Amino acid sequence: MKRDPFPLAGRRVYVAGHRGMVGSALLRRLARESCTILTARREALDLRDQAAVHRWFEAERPEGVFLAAARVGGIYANAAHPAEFLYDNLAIAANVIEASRRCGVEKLLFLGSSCIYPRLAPQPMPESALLSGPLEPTNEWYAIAKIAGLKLCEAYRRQYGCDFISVMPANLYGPNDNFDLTSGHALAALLAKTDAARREGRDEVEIWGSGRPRREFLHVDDLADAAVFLMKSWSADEPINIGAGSDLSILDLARLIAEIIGFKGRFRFDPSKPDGTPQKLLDCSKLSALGWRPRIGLEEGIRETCEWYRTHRPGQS
Ligand code: GFB
Repeated sequence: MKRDPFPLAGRRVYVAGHRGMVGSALLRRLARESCTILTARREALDLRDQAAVHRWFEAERPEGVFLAAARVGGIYANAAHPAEFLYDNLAIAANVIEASRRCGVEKLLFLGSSCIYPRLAPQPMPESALLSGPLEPTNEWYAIAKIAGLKLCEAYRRQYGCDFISVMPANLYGPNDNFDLTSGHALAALLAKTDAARREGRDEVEIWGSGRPRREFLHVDDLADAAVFLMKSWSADEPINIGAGSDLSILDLARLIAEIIGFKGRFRFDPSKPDGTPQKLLDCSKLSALGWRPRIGLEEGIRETCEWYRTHRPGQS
């Protein structure tokens, strides 16, 4: 079905999850679009509460929605809280998507994740790899909720004609990431650990697992730019990947972080922690063909994130 472009200027645009890493990057990027940005704090609107979500949509009447709200976490948090990762993410997606339909939202963009693809998908992973094999067990709960979300968008397009789209980003990092050593993702946790080791004069940093898994890291400001680009100009039933174009091993990531931070000690591996998927590299040829490219290189992005972390970590004013 051919869809019209969706210019953001003058529109009422709701960013669900505006205090998270992705939502806050969207707010920074949308500041350049002369739209009216709508947000709701978690204390005022629980997105798992269907009636509350419907009331909020009826009162605020958004025309565009970025669905960036989710319960997220790294490999350990996913495996430790399967029920919350499945239930919360299913409820958030179902409530926001259904309220958007009922209130006549013209365009909605749903944020998924590269973990929706099978554990042993061909690399780089094209969008067509979806549901072609078993998922990675350490994050299958989150992945199943994200697959349900993208399928809701597809079903609502088919049955109701809604212009709802889905994007699948690579592993993200940047300002407002979760730097907690237990619940965070690899890049933020390794950055926090390495910075602490340097500050405290310790000569060892722990890497979970073998250090061999490969991941693709995309700066969240690049993701926000791609999401706004796609919201304005792209529409299709199937999801679209957003990546950085290359991956590296977790050990090489740890070495790069150490170099940036100035940590000269050694790494110790903890084999009791899971490796997860051996590799996650997205095939972004669909997005490249539309003319979008990431701008922030990994080294530059980690330097900037490190500066952000040093001024924002607990205990800093
Ligand atoms: O980023 P991460 O937690 O998640 O872990 P996934 C990536 C890799 O880094 C794994 C290793 O092999 C970890 O064992 N790693 C090494 C560490 N040291 C650390 C550390 O200190 N902390 C963490 N967290 N990892 C996530 C999914 O998978 O990907 C989410 O769990 C989401 O659902 C996200 O989809 C994009 O990349 O394995």
